[in-house]
Amino acid sequence: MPTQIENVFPASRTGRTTAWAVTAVVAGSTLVATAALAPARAAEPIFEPWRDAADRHGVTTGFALSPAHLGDPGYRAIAEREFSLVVAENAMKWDATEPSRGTFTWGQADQVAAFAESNDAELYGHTLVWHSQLPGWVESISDPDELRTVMYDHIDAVAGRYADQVDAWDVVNELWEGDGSRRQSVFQRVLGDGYVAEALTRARQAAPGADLCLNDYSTDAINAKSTAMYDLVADLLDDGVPIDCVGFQSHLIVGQVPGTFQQNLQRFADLGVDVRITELDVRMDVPASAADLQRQAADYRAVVEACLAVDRCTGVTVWGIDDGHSWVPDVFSGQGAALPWDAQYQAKPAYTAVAEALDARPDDAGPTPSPTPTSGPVDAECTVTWSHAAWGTGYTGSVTITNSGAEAWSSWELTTTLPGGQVLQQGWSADWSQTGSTLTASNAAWNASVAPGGTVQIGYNAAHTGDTSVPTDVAVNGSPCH
Ligand code: 9MR
Repeated sequence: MPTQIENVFPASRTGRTTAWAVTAVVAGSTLVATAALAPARAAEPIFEPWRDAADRHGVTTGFALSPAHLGDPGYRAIAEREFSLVVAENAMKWDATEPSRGTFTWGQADQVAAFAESNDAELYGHTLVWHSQLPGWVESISDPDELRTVMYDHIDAVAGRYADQVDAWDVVNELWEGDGSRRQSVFQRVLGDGYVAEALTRARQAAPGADLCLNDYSTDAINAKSTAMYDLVADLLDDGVPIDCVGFQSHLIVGQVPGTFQQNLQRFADLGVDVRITELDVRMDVPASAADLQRQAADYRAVVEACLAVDRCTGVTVWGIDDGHSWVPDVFSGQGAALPWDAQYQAKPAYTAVAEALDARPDDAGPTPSPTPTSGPVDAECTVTWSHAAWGTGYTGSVTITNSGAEAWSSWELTTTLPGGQVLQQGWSADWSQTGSTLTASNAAWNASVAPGGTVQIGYNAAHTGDTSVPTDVAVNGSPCH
């Protein structure tokens, strides 16, 4: 069987594509080419994907997705590599899904759902009932029966459409004022306190399989607002109203992770609901100082560690990926740099801190402890699938190596010849080097061991001068692959 050469991107063994599975072949531009080089060229060390490390803890790593950015290879690569949960940053909100009464627009929301599915990620629904990004036609309703009907119709349509896909919904978002009183949204004013229970009950009918959450900001500490939420959740549970989870947005300021954060999560968990970190970012004055970036890393670490310490914390979601696509500078003048990757998709210290908190294994760790009965490299019997995307002078290759022999590998080294003009820039999930036209990728510590039938997925970025073909003669441990 010949080496498989594909110009499309294969699903990984888990059914998702990986960081380097950049799907778009983008017309050349310096900006795009630079962006695509991001995941492994970071100043910070590169770790196994967050999502894989998080899996070992039984938690998710999520991000807020704006589907328009998926055409950007740098953005997409990180989205695919790191996250096991996807939430629409804006696409499932009321103004996006039902801009006029009874007229639903699903384009962006469907793109988010499709991305989650193709990436084998959970889909988090945000949000059904919220005072913001609410069309004027809803805002202006003053008749309770009419507003209730409109709210129910909206829940039925949106939660119903994604009933088989959404794992959990923010059913009501931001229902509190800072002092713990009810926010005077149109729903509160016209329907009264009971609208929350009504919305939850309706959402249960529309999406019986989804967990149902209430979500808010500045509820991360034990304070008046979080205590109001706590009391409400306790009452809802007492009353038999469906409520499964509480979301803590965690839009934080650098150096200000509340000291009561974990204790706060725990008290909700002790009520019998899941807790979720739903919109994490940590903003600071910009330009960011090195000291603030380190403090931010400590903050990210603290949040992840708090979640891991609370049994019912299902995971941590960041509100975006990179500082070039963040809501913060639009709202807080002079502030930004709130996310784990910078605007060029370079990993920041916060990326590393999260990886370390998740106990992710570094790609460049030392020799692996001997994991299997084999004592060293054996002659490989291997199959290799080599896929790529190219644009301008940029090139991303993704390689799936399968141990198709009968013996386990305790280490492996892939060698091949790069087509003329291709120059390795960096790679990930292996130790990559180029000598002349010979490209070599040796195992990282955490993927050294490959059982018979097992696969390893690695990737790299290169520059090219026109020849964008993929290598054909590939060997592992000196043995030609098929
Ligand atoms: O990130 C979102 C931004 O693009 C929108 O303009 C904004 C409109 O309100 O909403 C932002 O997301 C918010 C989220 O939906 C709810 N919690 C606060 C988030 C940041 O404002």
